Amino acid sequence: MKQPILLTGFAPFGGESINPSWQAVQQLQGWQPDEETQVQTIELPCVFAQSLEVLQAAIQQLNPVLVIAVGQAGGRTAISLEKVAINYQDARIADNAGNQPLGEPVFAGGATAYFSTLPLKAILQSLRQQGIPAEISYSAGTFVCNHVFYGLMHAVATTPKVRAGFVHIPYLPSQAVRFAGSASMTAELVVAALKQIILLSLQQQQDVILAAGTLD
Ligand code: PCA
Repeated sequence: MKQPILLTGFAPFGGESINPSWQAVQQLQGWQPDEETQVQTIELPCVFAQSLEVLQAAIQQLNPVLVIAVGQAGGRTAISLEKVAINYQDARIADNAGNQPLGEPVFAGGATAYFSTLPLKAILQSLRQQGIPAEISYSAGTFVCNHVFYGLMHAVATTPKVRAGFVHIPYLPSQAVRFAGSASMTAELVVAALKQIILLSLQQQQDVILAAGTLD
């Protein structure tokens, strides 16, 4: 039995008919980055609470060594390697079930924030070397993606061997054509990026030292 890597994408939301995260993630079902591990993919509903219930059930069932959740961030120009999950949700739009929490904690009494445990700087360096636009992001927003990211990091906080993190990706070109000047990335490039993110998360124990901060 290979050790599972859990890779999740999201259902479409906000009136879109596709979500690029699931379009890319599902292409990696069964992929074996090395001899010992194999990717298992699931699609999460874009619904507060329910998204985390589905994720937590998959973690319990699979007992993965690595968990990477992926979501759409329309308008972003690069693969966004999320650093911080916050214990706060404030939904600008309703989720797919009509929920719209306004200024509530993800978990009452939980830690204020969690950091990704993926080697983000090493990943950033490697993606750029491969010609894939990438950045480290210091906010995953306050919608369902941050909710899932926070719940994921909370779930694995007591099992330090399990690495976990969140990646936001731009629109697909087919979505971005509606907005003049909006950035996009092909599913092919996103899949190549996700493979690299998985490989480095398995191999790179220590992150590299590199300037990757922002001024604003
Ligand atoms: N993006 C949303 C939720 C689902 C998704 O793909 C977000 O950034 O919160």
